[in-house]
Amino acid sequence: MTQAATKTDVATKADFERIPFGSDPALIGQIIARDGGLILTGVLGQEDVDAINRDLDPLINPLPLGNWGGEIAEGVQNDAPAAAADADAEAEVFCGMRTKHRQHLLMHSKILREKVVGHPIMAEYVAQVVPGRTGMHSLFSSVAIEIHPGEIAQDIHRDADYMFDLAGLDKPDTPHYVVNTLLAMCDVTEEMGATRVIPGSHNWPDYTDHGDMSQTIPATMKAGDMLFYTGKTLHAGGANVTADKPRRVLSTSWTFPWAVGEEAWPFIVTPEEVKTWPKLVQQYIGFRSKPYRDETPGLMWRIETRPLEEKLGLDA
Ligand SMILES: O=C(O)CCC(=O)C(=O)O
Ligand SMILES: [Fe+2]
Repeated sequence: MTQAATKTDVATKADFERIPFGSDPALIGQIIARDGGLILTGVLGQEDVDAINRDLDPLINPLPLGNWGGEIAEGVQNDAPAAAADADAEAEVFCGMRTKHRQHLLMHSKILREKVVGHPIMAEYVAQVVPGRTGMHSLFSSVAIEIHPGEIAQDIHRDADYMFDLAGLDKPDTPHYVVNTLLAMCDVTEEMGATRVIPGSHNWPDYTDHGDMSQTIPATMKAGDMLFYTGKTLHAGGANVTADKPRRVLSTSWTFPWAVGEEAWPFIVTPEEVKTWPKLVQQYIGFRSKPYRDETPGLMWRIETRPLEEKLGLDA
């Protein structure tokens, strides 16, 4: 870990490092240690982006605006206790009233599974940030986030905030619990709601300080580029001030190998369905046993002491 950054350092940073996808994982690790985030360019070409969008359009287009935030907003109106209502109102801004979320994305795109999430170098990049052996991390979430015109900016937050908070570890000198990736499914401009990031904020000495918007820079991207950042870096979804340009990104995040993710995969896809998926992806979503140390098959996450992959009839 580099020395704690100061706000003066970050205020002068004009843009992210932009590094081609496939670059040396150690370089990615160095940049993350310094800046907390970077942009991987050319993760997918336009043809693959178009193909994913064709798969996702029928799933995302019919969703109502604020399909997550709206549900929370109903709770806010109905909930009497003030503290709960405050927390719900915060969640409402977080999820957005003009934003669409579609979860369980891995199910819906072979390209996303094979060329992005299941790509071996992605496993190495993840392992540069979150402790754990390469390829053994757990998927935390895989969700499309489409910010529509008129959406306001999110509150500045750290993705790992609540996990740190729950564990009493919302402090600078803790491991990186989460790494997140936002893959652009269109050219993303500042006006469309590019993610606002405070580079270097993962190293701030005071974690109660969430900075302010003037310290952020927008993660503008070409379609197929990816914002890659640690869960300790302050950021926020941006406001979409365009008249007619939705901003679609695909968020895939990973956490510790033994931690439980946000999406309960084994209850929505069957072993039969995932049989042809990359082993890496099977591992991320809980269809393979996990190791304590280096043993294979892993000793954790078993059934009746047998490795899960054996029980489920998946290749060893
Ligand atoms: O949509 C974005 O740009 C960022 C979303 C985000 O930070 C989140 O939902 O945690
Ligand atoms: Fe976030």
